[in-house]
Amino acid sequence: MAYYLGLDSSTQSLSALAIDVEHGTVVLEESVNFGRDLPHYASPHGFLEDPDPQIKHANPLMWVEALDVLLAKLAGSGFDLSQIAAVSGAGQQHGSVYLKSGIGEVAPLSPDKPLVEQIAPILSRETSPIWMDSSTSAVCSEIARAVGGDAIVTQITGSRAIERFTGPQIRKFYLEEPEVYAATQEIHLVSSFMASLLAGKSVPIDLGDGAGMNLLDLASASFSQKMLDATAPELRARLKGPVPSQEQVGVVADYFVKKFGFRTNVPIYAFTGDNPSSLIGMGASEPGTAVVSLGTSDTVFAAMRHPRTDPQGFGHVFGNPAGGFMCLICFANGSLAREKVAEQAGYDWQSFARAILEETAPGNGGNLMLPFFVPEMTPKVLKPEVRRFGSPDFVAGNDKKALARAVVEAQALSMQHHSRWIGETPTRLLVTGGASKNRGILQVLADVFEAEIRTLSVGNSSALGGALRAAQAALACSWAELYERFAAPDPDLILRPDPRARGTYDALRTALTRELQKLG
Ligand code: XUL
Repeated sequence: MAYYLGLDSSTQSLSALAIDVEHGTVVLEESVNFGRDLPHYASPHGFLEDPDPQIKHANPLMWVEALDVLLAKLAGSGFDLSQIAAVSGAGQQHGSVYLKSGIGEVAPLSPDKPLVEQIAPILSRETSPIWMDSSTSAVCSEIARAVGGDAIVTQITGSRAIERFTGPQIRKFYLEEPEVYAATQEIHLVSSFMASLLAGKSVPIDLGDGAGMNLLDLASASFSQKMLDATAPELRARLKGPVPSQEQVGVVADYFVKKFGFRTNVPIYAFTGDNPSSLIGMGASEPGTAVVSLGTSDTVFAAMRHPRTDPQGFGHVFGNPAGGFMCLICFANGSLAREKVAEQAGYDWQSFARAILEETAPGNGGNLMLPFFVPEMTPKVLKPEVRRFGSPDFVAGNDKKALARAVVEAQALSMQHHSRWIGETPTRLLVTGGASKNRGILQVLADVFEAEIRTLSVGNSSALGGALRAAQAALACSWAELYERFAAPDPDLILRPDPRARGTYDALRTALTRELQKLG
């Protein structure tokens, strides 16, 4: 048997998914939840508490330990890891890990000691800023000024200088802790860090995820000296890569062979960002299909027909792991906002869906919410802010049913508003992520976008993307062949816009646009 393994190191969990290409089946899905399974890292939602809501860091050792725990869980469940023929994977984008020396450089990883014990001494920085961090606004302005303005940063990197992107985070670190920066030999993305652990040596960043650093020159697929100079001194020497996403970067290290029973010389293909990986997992690497991913963050993304950038500065261009580019717009108030509303209303997900589908109507009787429970990047809202407009009961926060619909309608309308720059009106949306099984949320998306909604049976499209990328690289087969077997839509979950909802969103859309424009 030859199975292909995909790993996904996301904000709240590390997941594994393996496929059997010959039979077109998913043979394994397992995950470690950081909050539940690794409570000693005090990160119930995948990051450390900080009194400043703009600061969001995680302990990278939590990701290291999760890898050991996940593989032990797989081996312990009787899954034979010697069947794995190739591996690839993905990580939450933009987050960075800082090392004093390369992985396995001082000594090869020893199977006699846990990974954490061997990685802890080589971390130069104890915490990793993650994509939810929005504390670098001043640094972003500085970087943009240094290279000649936002338009130039966007022209080179595909995005203007963005708070959560790795370059601004590195500059802030360099300015605040110059000695620690000087003692840092390597800086990794979460994706290249996880691949490096598995390879037992430091491996390069890929072009897909690397594009989320504000450091890559997209036209030449290499780091831009101009951006590097504006970010921190001698930064190039601290970065590995970039390499094309389909490149083999190593083989599974002896540590994992001896400890968990992998066979020797299993190729590892470059890990990428979770969104580029989902583009593959959703079978959407050809232009024409837009994907909505409903996770900790919500994202809207699509392969690009022609490279273009967002004049408003919220959208991004990343590398498409199948070649070319993809666009992406990210909303920090995704499941965190939905969970907050559900919690405040005392709803479980079923009653949440019922409130939307049966107890309220499209347009929500004019009730509108701005749902910024955490700082938002699209639009830029640095201080959490929730505002309600409409009936007195709703504004007072007492109309539970309307609150459930309001958060989802605001999210869908904001997605639509902020994806206009892509220049295509999708007639079909593929929806993935934890909330993609919730019919209430799906129906609102269908009605707002006036588009057919499809979901896939596999929940974790990013881990599936990793498995598909490993298979495609190892077997040199076509994407179409793999998509046919693994990315077929779930026939039981296709939703169409309700004709009665037609036009009902015009007023809310105008009101929301007005409020969003006031914000930036
Ligand atoms: C994308 C982004 C998020 C993270 C979530 O730009 O910041 O979607 O990748 O893991």
